[in-house]
Amino acid sequence: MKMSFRWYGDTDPVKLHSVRQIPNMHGIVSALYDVPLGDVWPLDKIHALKNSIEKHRFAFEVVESVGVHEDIKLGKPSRNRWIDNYCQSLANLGSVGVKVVCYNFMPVFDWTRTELDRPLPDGSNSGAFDVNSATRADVSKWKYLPGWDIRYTHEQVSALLADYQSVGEEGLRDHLAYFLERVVPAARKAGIKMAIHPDDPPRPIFGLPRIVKNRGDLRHILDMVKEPANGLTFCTGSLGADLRNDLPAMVREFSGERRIHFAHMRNVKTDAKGNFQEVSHYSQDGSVDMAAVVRAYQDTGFDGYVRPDHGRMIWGEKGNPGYGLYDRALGGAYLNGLWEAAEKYTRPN
Ligand code: DNO
Repeated sequence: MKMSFRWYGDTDPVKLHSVRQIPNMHGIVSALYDVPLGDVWPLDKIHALKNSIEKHRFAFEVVESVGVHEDIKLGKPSRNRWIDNYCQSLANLGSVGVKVVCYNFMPVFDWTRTELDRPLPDGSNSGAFDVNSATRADVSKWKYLPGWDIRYTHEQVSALLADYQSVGEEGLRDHLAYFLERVVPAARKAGIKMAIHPDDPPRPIFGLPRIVKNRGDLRHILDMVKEPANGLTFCTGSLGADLRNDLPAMVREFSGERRIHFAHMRNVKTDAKGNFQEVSHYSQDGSVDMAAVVRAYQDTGFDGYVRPDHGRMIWGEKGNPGYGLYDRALGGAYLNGLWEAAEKYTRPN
C-alpha cells in the first residue's frame, strides 16, 4: 500500500513541509482547483502542481478529483463535448505519470453534512449528518456545503434540482454507463485507473437520485465496463454511514478482483437510521472496524493508494472542514500501525 495525504494546493493552511514529517507518506493527492468544471486541465498547470509536490519529495500519482460536468450526469446532448474534454484531461494527466483519478457521480452535491463542527465528548469537533434535517432542509437556505469544490448559485441549484426530477436512479445509471463506456478506454490508453467515490452519505438527499451506496451498486458499476481501468475509491466513512454495508466483506470481494485503486480510511459513529458523526480513526471510537478492513486489504494483496480521510478538529486547529493536519496525521500513524501489524503477523490457523 502507498500511503498518501490530500492537499488543496498552495492556499491550503496545511503545508507540505508539515505533511513530510508524518511517517511513511508516499504521495500527495491533489487537483487543479482553478480550472472551471468540465474544462480541459492544461498541461502547464498540471506540471506546476506536480513540481510543487515533488519539491517536497512526494509522488504525484493520484488526482482527486476530476469533476464530472452536470450535463454528463443529466445525459444532456452537450455531454459529448464535456466527455471529450474529460478524455483530454486524462491524457494530459497520464502524460505526467498520474496513475489514479478519483471522481464521483453524485448529482449537484458532493459530500454533505448538516453540521460541520458538532462537539465530541473529548472537546474536539467534527462533521455530522442528521437524516431528518437533511430531508426537511430547504436547500436554497444552505449557505455552504463542505463538498462544494464547485459553488453553484442558489438559482443554479434550483434549476439543477428541477432537471434531475426526470432522471431518477435508472436514468442516472444509464448516464454513468454512457460516460464510462467512453472514458474508460481513454483512461486505459493514458495509463490511468478511474476510481469512483461512493455517495456520501450513502442515501438520496434533497430528493436527488444516488447510485453508489452499497455492494449491489458497486457491483453494477464495475460490471458496466469490465476492466481494471474502471475501478473504485473505497471510502469506509461514506459506506460506513449505512450499517447494512459489510465493509470487510466488500473489501474482500472488490480488492480480491483488483478493482479497488484508492482506499479512503475514515471512521464514523452511525446509528440504525443513518445519522452519523465523524470520529477519530480508531476502531473503538466509531462503527467501522478499521483493523478488519485493513486485514481484508492485506489478505487480498492490496497494493494501491491509501489515505487517512476526514479528521476531527483537535488541539484548536482551524482549517478546511475534515481536512486539518493534526487528526489526519494521527489517523495516518494509526493506519501505518494496523498495516504493519497485518503484514508482519498472519492470523493463526
Ligand atoms: C470527501 C471526499 C470527496 C471526494 C469526491 C470525489 O472528503 O472524499 O469529496 O473527493 O467525492 O470526487
